[in-house]
Amino acid sequence: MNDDLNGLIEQAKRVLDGNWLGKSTKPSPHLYPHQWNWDSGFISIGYASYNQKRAQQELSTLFNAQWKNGMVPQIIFNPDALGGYFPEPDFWQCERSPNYPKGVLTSGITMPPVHAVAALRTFNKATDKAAAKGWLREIYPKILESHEYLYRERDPLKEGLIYIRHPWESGLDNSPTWDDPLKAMKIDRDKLPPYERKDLKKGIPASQRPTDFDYDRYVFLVDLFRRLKYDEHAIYQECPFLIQDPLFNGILSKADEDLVEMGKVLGEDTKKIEEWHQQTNRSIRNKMWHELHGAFDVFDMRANEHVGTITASGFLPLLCGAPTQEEAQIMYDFLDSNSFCPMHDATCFSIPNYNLEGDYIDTKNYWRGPVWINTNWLLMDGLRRYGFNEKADNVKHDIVDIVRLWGFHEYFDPFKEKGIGYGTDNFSWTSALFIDAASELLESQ
Ligand code: 2M8
Repeated sequence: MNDDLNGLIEQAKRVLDGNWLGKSTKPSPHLYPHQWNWDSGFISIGYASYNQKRAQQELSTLFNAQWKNGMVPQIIFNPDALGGYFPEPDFWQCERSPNYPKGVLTSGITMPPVHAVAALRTFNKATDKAAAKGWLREIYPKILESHEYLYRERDPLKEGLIYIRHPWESGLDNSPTWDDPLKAMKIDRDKLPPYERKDLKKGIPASQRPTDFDYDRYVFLVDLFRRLKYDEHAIYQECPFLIQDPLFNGILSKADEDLVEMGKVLGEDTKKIEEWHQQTNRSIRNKMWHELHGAFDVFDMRANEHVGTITASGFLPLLCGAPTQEEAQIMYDFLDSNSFCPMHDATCFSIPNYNLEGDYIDTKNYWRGPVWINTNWLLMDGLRRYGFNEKADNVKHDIVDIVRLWGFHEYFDPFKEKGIGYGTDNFSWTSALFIDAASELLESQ
């Protein structure tokens, strides 16, 4: 078993080497040929256990593309790989914004802010603490600025809850949660700018990717942003998709906590960040708790109501300590039920991204049911925070086992009998977080 795991860790490192672009790592060889925001966070967590320099560089390269208003873009385009993805810089036209940074090519939206979590982990794993502290001093103010941007520009009601303005900002592009908000958008197909999907030309079945209906709305939103020159105030007035998401806010609040830790190492005043964390947790608890479902739910700011479609994202606030112990227990009972694959059930892997008994379950379609390693890695920490250690260990073992059995895929079928991973192969965050989980398992033996 140990030889097996050591061999697989070496294989995972080779996947990351293959996706290494010189200063950062692309998510996969063909489907995603550029640098992605939260992918880089997860990738640096993997590097942190064996290559401190790369872990630092991954995050530093990302933050070199930070916008002047503090936003960390969703994609930093690789100029040598243009032409293989949609949408690319010619479509985003971010130079229309006065906040667009010089010398880099980026998209005009952001993603869940995992970077403080990744940076603290990188620092904590460093053996040469003095050198790592030098890097921490450089990255800390940049991450702080990115949180300032979110609280300043994306929290109009000053609740400590950030809205996202595009499904791509959630990281969970075609989650069933977005179905209703996307259907409610009134768009005129004839007025959409012409576009060509590239994701369907990479050998992945269309049934495992978002639909054309989804893409039309993704494109409508990008077109709106560029017409409004990426002005956040104008976007807030006009954007039909404005969502407060428990995954995004749960990650932000956990990242606040980790930023405080980093600040303390550096002797900085962290009072403001502590207040953000407290307020975000309070508001997640007060505004996002869904009594009926027993989990946190997305709040649609346009419809002014909960969306009511619970996915595994609804459990993410375990990570930042938002729920009370009582709420956490209610969530746990739901999470460890047939809906999300209970422990000791030999037929499935935990934790599918969407309720296995839900109306829209599709276990091979992207964010509509498969198991994803990144969200599970975060949920593992959330479970541990509330003392659900056996379940956390079970999630860790499943992360390792699913990769051991089916390889370094992007996402996986939750049912063991299917025996299959989906999407692209040689996927970076699967490899990186496998390295992290498998190394911890080996150390604990
Ligand atoms: C997927 O999203 C991109 C757009 O950002 C796409 O479908 O083209 C998502 O899984 C997202 O979470 C991930 O960061 C990205 C790259 O791995 O791919």
